[in-house]
Amino acid sequence: MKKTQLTLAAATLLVGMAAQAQTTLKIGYSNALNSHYGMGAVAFCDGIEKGTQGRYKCQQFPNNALGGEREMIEAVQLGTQDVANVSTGALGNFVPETKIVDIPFLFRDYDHARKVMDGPIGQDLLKKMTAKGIVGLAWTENGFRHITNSKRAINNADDAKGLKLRTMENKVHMEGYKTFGILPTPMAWPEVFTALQQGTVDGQENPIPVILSNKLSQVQKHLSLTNHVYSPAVLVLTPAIWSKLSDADKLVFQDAAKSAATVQRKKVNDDEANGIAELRKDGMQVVEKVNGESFRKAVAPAYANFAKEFGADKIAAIQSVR
Ligand code: EAX
Repeated sequence: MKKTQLTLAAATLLVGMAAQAQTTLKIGYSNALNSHYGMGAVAFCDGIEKGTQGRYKCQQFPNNALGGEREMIEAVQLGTQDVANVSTGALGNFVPETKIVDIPFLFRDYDHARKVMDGPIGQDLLKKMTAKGIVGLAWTENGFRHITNSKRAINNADDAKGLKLRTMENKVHMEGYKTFGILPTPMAWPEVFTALQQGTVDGQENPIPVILSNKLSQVQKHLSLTNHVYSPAVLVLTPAIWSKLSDADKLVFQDAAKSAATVQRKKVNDDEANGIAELRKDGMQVVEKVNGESFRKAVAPAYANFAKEFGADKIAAIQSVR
């Protein structure tokens, strides 16, 4: 074989090996690239690219490009999508145990929520996902949720009575919010902006970062800082990829997911610090001092059902984390 042929063969082999060694993961989420979800996703992808010397990279699919959160979780189970950064809204339909974290007024504040999710209780919930064909890498964050609507200011639970509010496809939310007297209308996120624009629903509830990132001020007049539930988010990976990773690469993926959580949580806090002024500037009327006690009192009777569903001891264990 002539020298040139050998060189050519060697070069082809090398290119082949390099090409084989590189895997591009599809990562999807429900908000913009510069939102808390997008920043978390980019931090995760930077982490795996660096940690695997470029053997794993990502292609970003922001703004529901790969579907709503339920569809993305299904796609991760099937392996047609590699990674998703999703709220727990639809997750409970796949991993029922996770619905406990969706109970209204369960978490006192961000410090409490993050301690629970990063501690034994939250880590145990991540492990519960494995049996359902979902690899939970780390809890990221959506944030504390607030009510927006086009009808009236909400100062207390009575003001919310009769409003037709879009909710996530989440039975715990729907049961809890019914005690506020609202008419819960479950709907996938990609349909919500149009539904608000057309008046199919009066309002919705989401954290400030979501309200900001999706420019809901264009279709919602009123924002009330109800803080009525903490909304975790989670980075989930398809088992099809996880099972092929070396132990070292598994650690890289987990560390990258943890750093994504740090970045995402900081963005949530930054959006909360600056977002209210921005939303006011965009024309929203904001009730900052909502009578939270009136909402807590309204939801209290539902806790008996939540205790039946999840165990009063499990609820108490979360409440007692300091
Ligand atoms: O970006 O469906 C929802 O309300 C979720 O909060 C979603 O993450 C919105």
